[in-house]
Amino acid sequence: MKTILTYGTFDLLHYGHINLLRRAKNLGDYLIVGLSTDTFNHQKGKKSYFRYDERKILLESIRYVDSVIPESNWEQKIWDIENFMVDTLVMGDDWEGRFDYLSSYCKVKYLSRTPTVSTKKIKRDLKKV
Ligand code: C2G
Repeated sequence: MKTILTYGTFDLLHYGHINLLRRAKNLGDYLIVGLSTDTFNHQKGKKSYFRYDERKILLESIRYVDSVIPESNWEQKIWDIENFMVDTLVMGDDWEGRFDYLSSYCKVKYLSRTPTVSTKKIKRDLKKV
């Protein structure tokens, strides 16, 4: 069984996130999502609209997602990769290169972002309503 791992905040879930999750799942058999906790989001300089538990419910309802774990810090990735025997770490290419250091633990693959949508754009556009 090939386990795929990805991380993110996934706030205001949109089709760009779904595009990423679908392609990530298609690289293997089992997709684990490391979902940024509210506290870690603060460290990332992000304030999500939905709380962690609300974002987790949404992610767990997606057909491509098999398991959701908390992402609490930058350092947990190596432990996660070894603990879950991950075959490939997948991230959008806005992270290109940032996780290459993990390539001694598993494959690292960056997938193209969906250019037409982002959580920031949704928030900006809604302010104009
Ligand atoms: N994404 C995408 N297309 C978009 C928006 C997002 O492909 N239009 C991808 C991002 O590249 C990322 C994933 O969807 O791989 C989740 O995006 P975010 O929730 O913005 O995640 P981020 O804040 O980048 O957190 O340790 C890694 C971080 O937790 C990643």
